[in-house]
Amino acid sequence: MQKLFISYPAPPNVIKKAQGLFITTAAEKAVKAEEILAYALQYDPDAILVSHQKRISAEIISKLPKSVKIIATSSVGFDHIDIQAAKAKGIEVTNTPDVLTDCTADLAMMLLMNACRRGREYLEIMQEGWGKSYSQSEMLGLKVSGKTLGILGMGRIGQALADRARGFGMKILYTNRTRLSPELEKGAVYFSDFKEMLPLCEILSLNAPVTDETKNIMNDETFGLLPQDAVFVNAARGGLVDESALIRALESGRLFAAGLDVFQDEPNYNQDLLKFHNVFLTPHMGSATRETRDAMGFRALANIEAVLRGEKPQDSLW
Ligand code: 8YV
Repeated sequence: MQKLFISYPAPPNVIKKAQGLFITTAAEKAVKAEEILAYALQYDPDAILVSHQKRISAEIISKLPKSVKIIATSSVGFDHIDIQAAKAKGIEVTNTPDVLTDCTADLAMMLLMNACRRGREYLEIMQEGWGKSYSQSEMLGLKVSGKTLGILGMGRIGQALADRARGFGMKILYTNRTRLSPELEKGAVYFSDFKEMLPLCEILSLNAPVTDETKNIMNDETFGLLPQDAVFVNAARGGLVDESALIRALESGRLFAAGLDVFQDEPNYNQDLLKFHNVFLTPHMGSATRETRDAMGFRALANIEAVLRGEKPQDSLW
């Protein structure tokens, strides 16, 4: 039997399945990238399963033993792994697309709804004892139905968010590296220039990976291009946003509200964001449902099985 190291506390169903397939060692708590290396050097695993929290750098990869044939990440994003270094060393890298699309889009919708409808402030009022009743002109949110939603990144998750927003009668605008086919576009309006789309976005949602091109794509200039009282949603990656610029956009009152699941520095996020009661925050939980975390683990195991059988895995990132 081949050997697998699971480097984070995976769901019990995933560990059970892995144990039936491989000689499995599963970390009980998330381990640091250096500890993954130390483990690998001691036990020579054939495969390593990681989550997105650890940066698997070129240096770590260069030191991995020859036994390692695949690094499978239980995430769709793979900005934490140096793919080129892995490729150079002949180590396959795989991710888990598709299975987390619905839940991540659901969470983006939850952020959007809570930002527009002041979810955090209403909860705070209830927690404080609901000391007074509110007049018809107080504590008003923004109507969600019928709004214009701009989406940066119309991949699987962006499209799933658009489908949900259509249910709310929203008009969809989007920017993407390439324009979608009319069947996938479903009436959404394509902008090749992100900056041209921004002034039209009553709500803006980021659903793109972070790359050299998209890093800090939200900055003072781009926040300034949004209309007054826009709502900003990010369930993709913190690296897409210059957080100081976001704070300035909140301070100046340009943004009505924001919904954030991801941050520049996780889990040590910038606590200045907390002081804005119109910011609804969640701790990077896009894929965090029982069903989806099992599905992600199973998909990663299927990729590992394929590689260890000598086949090309379904989700190869090479
Ligand atoms: C995380 C994600 O992987 O898939 C991604 O890219 O960011 C999430 O699904 C998840 O939170 C596990 O850490």
